[in-house]
Amino acid sequence: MSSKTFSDPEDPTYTPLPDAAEDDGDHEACRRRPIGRTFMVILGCCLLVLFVKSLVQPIFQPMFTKEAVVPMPVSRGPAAGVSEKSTHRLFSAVDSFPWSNTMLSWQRTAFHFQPDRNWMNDPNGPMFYKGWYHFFYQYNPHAAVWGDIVWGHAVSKDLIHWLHLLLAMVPDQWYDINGVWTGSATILPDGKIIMLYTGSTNESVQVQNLAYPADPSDPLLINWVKYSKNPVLVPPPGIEYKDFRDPTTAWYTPDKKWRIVIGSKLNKTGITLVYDTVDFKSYELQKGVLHAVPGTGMWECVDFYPVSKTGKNGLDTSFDGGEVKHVLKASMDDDRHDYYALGTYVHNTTTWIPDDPAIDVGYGFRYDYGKLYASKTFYDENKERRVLWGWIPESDSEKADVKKGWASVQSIPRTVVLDTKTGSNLLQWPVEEINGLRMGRTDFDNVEVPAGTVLSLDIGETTQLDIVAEFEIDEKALNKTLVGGSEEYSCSASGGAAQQSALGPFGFLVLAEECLLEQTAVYFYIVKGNDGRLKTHFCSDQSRSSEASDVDKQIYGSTVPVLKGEKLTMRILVDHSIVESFAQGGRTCITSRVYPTKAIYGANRLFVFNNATEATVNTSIKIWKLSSAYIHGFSNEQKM
Ligand code: DQQ
Repeated sequence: MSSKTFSDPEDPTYTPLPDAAEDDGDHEACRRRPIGRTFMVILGCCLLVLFVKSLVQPIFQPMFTKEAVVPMPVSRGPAAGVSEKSTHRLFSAVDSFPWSNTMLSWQRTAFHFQPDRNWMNDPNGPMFYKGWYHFFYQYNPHAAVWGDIVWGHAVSKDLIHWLHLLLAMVPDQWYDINGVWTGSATILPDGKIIMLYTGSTNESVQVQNLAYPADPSDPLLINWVKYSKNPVLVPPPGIEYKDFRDPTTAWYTPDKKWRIVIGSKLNKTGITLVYDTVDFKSYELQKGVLHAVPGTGMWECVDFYPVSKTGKNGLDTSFDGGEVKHVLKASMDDDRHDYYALGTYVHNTTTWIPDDPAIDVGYGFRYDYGKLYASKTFYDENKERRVLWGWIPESDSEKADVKKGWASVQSIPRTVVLDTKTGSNLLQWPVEEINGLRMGRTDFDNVEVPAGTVLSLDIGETTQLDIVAEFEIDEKALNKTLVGGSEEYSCSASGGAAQQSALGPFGFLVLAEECLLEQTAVYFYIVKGNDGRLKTHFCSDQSRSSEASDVDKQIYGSTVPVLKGEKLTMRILVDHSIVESFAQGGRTCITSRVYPTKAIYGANRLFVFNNATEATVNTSIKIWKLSSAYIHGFSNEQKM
């Protein structure tokens, strides 16, 4: 373990943070670097290579310049009754960056779940069964765009290393011929597995279907059988045929029935339809909708589960009694974000009442303020915890996805608990098994980062990292700072990491090119309100993450509660093109997809920065390099 402090302005690693408006690609940081003999030798070599290349150009021309002709499959979401799933509409053809295969290959992640190739979206039916974690997912076996949706299937002993199995379900019946869409698993008390999923029929009607394992004694659950009398549910009167999808895990009611909810909408009001069943084959539609929020549009992938007000463990979906709150989550088709709220579930009236109607589902908390959608939780009886999976889409162009041959990853599975300190939000945290990937650790203890500085953390390549840090801000500056000013600050509407105030921003620059030409900033920004109280924002700024123009460069973030006596803490998982960040133990989470063109392979660095105008911050940082997870096809030798 080593401990290094870089605070000397004469140190070549000490650089000011460039202002977004000033960056001319040749800023102070790089001009200050000694231009010595090494540089002249490299320059000489480059010129020689160019000269030789110009001589042999006619011979190598085809190899150097031939662009693979990539057919562009058309995204079929809207026509099929789900909205657009990828970003090809966002970037015009003229924006197109000349992505090389080397650049695209770097983007593939090392410890996030993804199939070998092609398109993936929502997590489906996660569960723990006979010693294995099962993960199913929406998958297009034919292309790197949404369409032809089947259920992919993988198993794991630890939620990190995965074995890909055969496709679990494909569209082979009239009631799912247009897609085997999202669904959930319920494990009955006798161990029987019930899988309910949405099928898009031959006429694109959304119906609910029942499936179960062909051989329940097979711990890998390789073969699945669809119930002969499917569909078990069709859209009820008054519900549009394309607005009826994504059944939840069922919970057991005091009436000795199983209850599920299904997302829908009535005009612009998002709703949850409730059904009771005893056998999962016939269902009774309940009178009340569990909840409805005007103006939120179609609710996809609804999730509903209890969290304990007192304990640290997760709870089974059927848990009843004791000190619980119920979480209602909906994935909003209109803005493609996952919103949750905490509230009280009343079985008899089939209602759920939000604790605070001002932050109801769709208006308040999001699981993640970056890219994470269509999430689903399950109760892991193995470790008595609730685990959340979320689909992390791409934010580059569809053209690039087709060229690289894959699109989307899944989040690192996260445990979810109620934040018993605030009582008003959830805490999400990477499952503890991720720590098994940690290799050598480097500590930077009590590093002083003066206002307006960027310090290089000299750990070599930084493509696969787990960073855990705490920050303390100079008390004197806190007290001195005048109230008011930028009380209305919001990460997304701000100038990002280059926007200065007395108290921030400060945090990390990850996946940064050494001259900071590319960098993704993850940081805190503190504002003192008119009442003198501090409000802390947690943001991720992608505006400088890539020199390419055909990638999304939004600034993400939200506020994060910091309680009296708490230090500011953050954890960042960096895995090639994905950066997952957690503030204050997971009160606020942000997932970014970033696509650098220069800060790749050995050429990325990590910096800590403080762009405040007044406050010095003190930070202690632990950094682990993470090894890659084993995520491969299953072979017979591995069979249990
Ligand atoms: N994805 C599925 C639907 C769901 C949507 C189709 C959410 O069942 O509503 O792939 O991304």
